[in-house]
Amino acid sequence: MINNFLKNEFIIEKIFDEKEIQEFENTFLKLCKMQIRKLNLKIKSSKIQNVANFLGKKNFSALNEACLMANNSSVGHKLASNKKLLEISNKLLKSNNSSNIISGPNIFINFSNSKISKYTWHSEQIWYPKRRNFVNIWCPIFEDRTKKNSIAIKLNSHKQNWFNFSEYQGYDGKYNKDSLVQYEIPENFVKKYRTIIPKVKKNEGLFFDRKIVHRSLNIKNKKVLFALSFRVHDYTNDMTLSANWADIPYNRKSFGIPDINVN
Ligand SMILES: O=C(O)CCC(=O)C(=O)O
Ligand SMILES: [Fe+2]
Repeated sequence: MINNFLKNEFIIEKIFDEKEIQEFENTFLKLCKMQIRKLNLKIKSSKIQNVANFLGKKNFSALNEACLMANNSSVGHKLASNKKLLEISNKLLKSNNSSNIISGPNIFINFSNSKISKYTWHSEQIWYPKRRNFVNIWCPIFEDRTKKNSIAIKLNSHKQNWFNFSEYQGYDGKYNKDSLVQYEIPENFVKKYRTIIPKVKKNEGLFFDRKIVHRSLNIKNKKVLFALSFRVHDYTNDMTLSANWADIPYNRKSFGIPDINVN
């Protein structure tokens, strides 16, 4: 497993029981329906495809809030404390540390034909510049993502550090208030790397290196796709005393001291 990770910079492993994921899906669906009711709207269907499409169109921010609620629900926390998630991550991080820090779950929704909720090429290293030892885990929910519909990964891109990026809000070159903030590595910098789209099943996790360059897909069908992401951090040698995984340098807000004792 570790050898595969070192060679390919990612691995796919089964993590969750079907039941745990189903519980989470049901909770998310309920929270979306709660938002719809609060907005004085009505929908008959209880299919996540219809519910997410409807809520997303009527009030995108309310859908985003439902995601945050689901992340912080009891079943959300249960997923974050899954033993396999920690065990596999510990092996990859070469750390035997039960005090590792888990961030997530975070729900990613991918609407086809839409400029919202999608990331262009980036690496997690850019988002978490103070963090030196963590692994990113991406897990489909509601359905498998095995038909060239997971995420795009640049093979071998983990062999270099990625510190330079273009920062903007939008997607596809356009500003949009519902788009995500991008810390984008321009296409030009990654075109020499081969793109692959791994096959990941529901209940599995795609574990990948913090340096690997990846992006959301822009698929032209009518489906809404859902995934969870987690990050498992070993803070042992990070040059900060902050608990915040997104501790940011350059603005004098990072929590450092002279001669911090790390390797
Ligand atoms: O699911 C997506 O579209 C993007 C996922 C991603 O960037 C991540 O998990 O770090
Ligand atoms: Fe990412």
